[in-house]
Amino acid sequence: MEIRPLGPVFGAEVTGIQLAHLDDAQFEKLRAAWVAHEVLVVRDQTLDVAEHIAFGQRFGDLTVSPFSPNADDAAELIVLDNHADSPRPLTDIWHSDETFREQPPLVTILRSRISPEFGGDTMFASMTAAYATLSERMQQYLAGTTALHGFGRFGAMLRQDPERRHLLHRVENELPMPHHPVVRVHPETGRKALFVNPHFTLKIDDFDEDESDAILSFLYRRALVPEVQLRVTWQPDTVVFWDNRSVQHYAPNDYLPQRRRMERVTVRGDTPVGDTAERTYSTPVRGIDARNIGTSTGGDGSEVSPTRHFDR
Ligand SMILES: O=C(O)CCC(=O)C(=O)O
Repeated sequence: MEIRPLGPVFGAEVTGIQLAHLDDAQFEKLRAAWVAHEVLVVRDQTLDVAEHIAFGQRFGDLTVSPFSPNADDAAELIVLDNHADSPRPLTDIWHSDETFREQPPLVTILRSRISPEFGGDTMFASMTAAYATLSERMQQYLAGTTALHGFGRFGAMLRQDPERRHLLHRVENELPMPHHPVVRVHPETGRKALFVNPHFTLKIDDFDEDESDAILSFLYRRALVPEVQLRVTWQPDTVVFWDNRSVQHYAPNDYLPQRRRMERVTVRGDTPVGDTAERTYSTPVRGIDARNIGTSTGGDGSEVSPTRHFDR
């Protein structure tokens, strides 16, 4: 197995393996590389749907999306099949997957089946690196803050669909809106990452809406800095898997009416832990002035609750 960095900050391409046929030692090496590099790209993978699911299960339990189209015979497999006649894709917005869950996904494993001749890349932003670009004063200011997350475009999609509108109430009951730390501490590396995204984050708790909007739009712009980004071009049978605890992604909607078919497996994550505890950080961020390596300045860690109802 060879692991070659794709840039100075994050992302790596792995060669010399088939994901369907890894022994335990190979899987552990691959998993460690995924944590370190945040996004891994593996080309020419022959795995079938059952093997894709089995590979995901090596990371943990799989989730079933309440919104995205699932395969008829495998609920855990999301099928993103976009072409001239399909509804408009909803993934051309920066996000970490499913932060509307109390326990957002650990890893997403996306496999390309049909790739357009041009366009259809996926963009990634290292939110670890984005956090490291903030001044120390701003990092201190954000410590201990939390934000409310909702269903974003998926909620709007259900609300506007007369045949599926009734599902919204059920999903709202099953998935109450969570509050997540604005700065998330990675449980395996101790690195801090910005954990707000323009798809699902509604408001920073305890701030006025106007204040929250200003801070969020400032933080969202940090994912747009080219130095913290990576762009992956797909070929059929490319598999990319990313750490949702530390990266966001965006699928440019630039290829229609060409067809692009992707299959996705998503692994359950843990409850995000915020930047309020004293910690020692071990893993530097490649190529970025990693001011987040050191001891946390902490926050007050107080519990917060929503003061208003937000339309999710
Ligand atoms: O299709 C892609 O490249 C990314 C899909 C995506 O954003 C998602 O599944 O959350």
